[in-house]
Amino acid sequence: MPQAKQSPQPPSSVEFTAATIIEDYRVGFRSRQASIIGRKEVLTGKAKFGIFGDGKEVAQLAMARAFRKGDIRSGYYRDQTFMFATGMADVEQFFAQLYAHNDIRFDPFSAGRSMNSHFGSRMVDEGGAWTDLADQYQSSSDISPTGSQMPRLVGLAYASKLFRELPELREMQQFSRNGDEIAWGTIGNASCAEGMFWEAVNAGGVLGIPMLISIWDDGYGISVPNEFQITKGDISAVLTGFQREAGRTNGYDIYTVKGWDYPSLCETFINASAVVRTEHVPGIIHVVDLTQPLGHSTSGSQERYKSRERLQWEESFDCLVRMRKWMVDQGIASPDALNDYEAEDRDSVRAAQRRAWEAYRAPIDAEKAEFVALAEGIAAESAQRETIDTVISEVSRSQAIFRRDLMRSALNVLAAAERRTPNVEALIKWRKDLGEAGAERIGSHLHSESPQAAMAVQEVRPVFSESSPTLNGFEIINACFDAAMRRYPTLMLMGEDVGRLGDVNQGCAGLQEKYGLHRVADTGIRECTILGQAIGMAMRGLRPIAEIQYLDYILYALQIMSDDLASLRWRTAGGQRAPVIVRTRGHRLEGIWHSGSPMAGIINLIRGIYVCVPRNMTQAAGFYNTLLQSDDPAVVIEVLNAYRAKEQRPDNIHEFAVPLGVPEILRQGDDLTLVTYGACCRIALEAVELLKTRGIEVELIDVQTLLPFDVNGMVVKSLQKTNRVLFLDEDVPGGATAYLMREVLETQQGYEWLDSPPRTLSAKPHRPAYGSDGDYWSKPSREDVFEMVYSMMHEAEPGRFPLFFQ
Ligand SMILES: Cc1ncc(C[n+]2csc(CCOP(=O)(O)OP(=O)(O)O)c2C)c(N)n1
Ligand SMILES: [Mg+2]
Repeated sequence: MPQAKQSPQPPSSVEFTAATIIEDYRVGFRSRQASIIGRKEVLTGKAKFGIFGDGKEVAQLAMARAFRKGDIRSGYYRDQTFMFATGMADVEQFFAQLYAHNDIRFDPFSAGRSMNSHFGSRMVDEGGAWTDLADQYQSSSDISPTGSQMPRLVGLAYASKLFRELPELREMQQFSRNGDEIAWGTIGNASCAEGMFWEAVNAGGVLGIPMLISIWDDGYGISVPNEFQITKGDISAVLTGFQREAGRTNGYDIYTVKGWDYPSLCETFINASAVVRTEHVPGIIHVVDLTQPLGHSTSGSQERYKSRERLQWEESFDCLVRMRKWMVDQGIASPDALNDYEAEDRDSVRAAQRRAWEAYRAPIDAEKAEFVALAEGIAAESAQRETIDTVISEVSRSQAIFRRDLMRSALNVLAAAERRTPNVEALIKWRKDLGEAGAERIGSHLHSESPQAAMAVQEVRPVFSESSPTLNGFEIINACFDAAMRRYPTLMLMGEDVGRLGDVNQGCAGLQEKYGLHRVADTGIRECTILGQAIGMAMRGLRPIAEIQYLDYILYALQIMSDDLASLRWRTAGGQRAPVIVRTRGHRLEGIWHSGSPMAGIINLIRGIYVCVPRNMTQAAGFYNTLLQSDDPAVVIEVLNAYRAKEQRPDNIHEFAVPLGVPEILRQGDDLTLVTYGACCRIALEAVELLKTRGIEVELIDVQTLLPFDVNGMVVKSLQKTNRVLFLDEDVPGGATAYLMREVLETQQGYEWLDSPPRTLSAKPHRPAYGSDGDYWSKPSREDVFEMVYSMMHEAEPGRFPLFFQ
């Protein structure tokens, strides 16, 4: 029996008959067959890697019984049985993903981009519109880093709370029915040793959200047993502090149940989910005694680390074996009948696997035939016939052919062909088309391709009049947020000190009083799950602006930004999105952990997310207005010391919109192009003034966004005039300035216009030291910029620009 510490009444709508139980068993059995065959497919070289849900089938059948339309899963790679049982996946799709079939019609989870058992449902249609989220079973898209499904889970569940409690969201029937939806987490026992598991569990308890976590406990994390993973070797034992005391505290209902005990599992999942759904009290179901008949994955064998006794125990406690026995004992099905079903199901899985393989092969085989025909034409007219024939016969013989092999062979043939005949031209074109199609097949959807793409948002210029007031920077941002909160009922501001205090720099001051505790919300100090919470909310149609208090602390959230948010749209080939706006502030305060500028780390890790680096609060406001119209995720890094600087507030603060990827020329000049962004704009401006006094006219360009970078090539146009360039920022040497240099010299072909070596000026390689002098000798200063620009001019014209300061 499950040891439910709370015992709610089961809903009467869940029906159990002999037929439904047999059908459950058959789903589990087919899932096991899929694992067994899948493993063979990998071991025979038809697929590259396999990880399967064998040994966890029965618990997932029970979970599926309690899962409702509108609910959403955030799980990991063991959940194929659950996916089959809910109909979110079928066996053919499962194999399509195993083979990496790059087509959403076959692998709807990831278009072959993720390894197998990384599931996800299509929540956004091909035109970029939301599907009917409240009326379908859903799975958020799985990722491999252990525990990384947990931060997102918090937000998926939190969205239900907002839908239930905020009258302004009532209309959103496509997304929620009164917040009745549960977010279902699944996680392996060993992954519970990850920090983000604890952060997410704590956040879920604090928030009081409908989140139900199932822990699949098979005693191991690959080879490492529970005693090395978890204190006391028992996750539910150490979770007891999270147990709620009914009527007295918040917290969780925690259940433990054996993974081979079908009736207890069904009872537990049904009862537990009823409380979570109706009362929004989170729950944890610790499913113990699970096994892993085929081992962890296709790499490695468990015989190397599991004792013979353990392996024997696993055999006899195999959940499907136990369920089968129970069915026979209860008279639900006879062994003969079950034998017949099993034979039928074995065949059906095999047939599905073959169909998936054929479907995967068909277009590639057609391309292979095209290639062979083209190559034969070239061979017939070439003196290198033998070499080309060898290439052809290699391709023809190969069984598990990939497009990669065709690309490789095509170049080999072209390398052997000595003349550019019509046949050779045809192969060149064929190879180019295959290359481009491959790039699209693998690379599409990094950013939004929908009509709401950030890059499609129309610029609206700021309007200033005589009555435009001059305000503190923070008041500008505050006015922007106030207008946006009024305009978008889905907009939620959240983060540390955002609510009551109105953020540490007052950008949100007064907004909680106006819009309520939920729409302007304080969170715990938990950057990773602030980000995850925002991802889950945004996946369910809400618009969070998630605040990370200081840029330096984005490192806590960076892994989730990188692994989950940045890759979400791409890894689902457009099937899911989370238009989160991450708001943070940085570059300039005090000391190591409040004035860092780790921009290269950020921009290199979060491709797929736009990065805006406004130099002042007006530009920041313009970016928020742009991003709120779009379905792309982005980070906006405000400049810390600009909150108290005076700026004129545009009259159209509620709607003026700054386009992404369009730099602004802050000063015109003919001598040298100085490229910078954010806080360095002010330093650069001061240096430019001093340089003017020595007769040097600098063209100062604020790039405004690092991702995307200068889409119209404004910098290279400036270079055509000045022929000299300096890149300036506060990152480490070779950090984001190296990125800027590569964009200008390589992407924009700026090297052609250079008369002087291109230079970078950045902070020191150490972290910024505390105090004014610490800062001065850590970060680039006005004097540094002056000296570097002046020296570059001196190198070009020593007579005109003598080194008066050296
Ligand atoms: C962050 C991270 N570290 C390490 C791994 C490699 N890895 C993959 S699965 C796994 C074990 C997970 O064990 P558990 O959570 O118990 O899940 P199980 O596979 O046993 O179901 C490890 C260490 C990973 N994927 N991600
Ligand atoms: Mg495990």
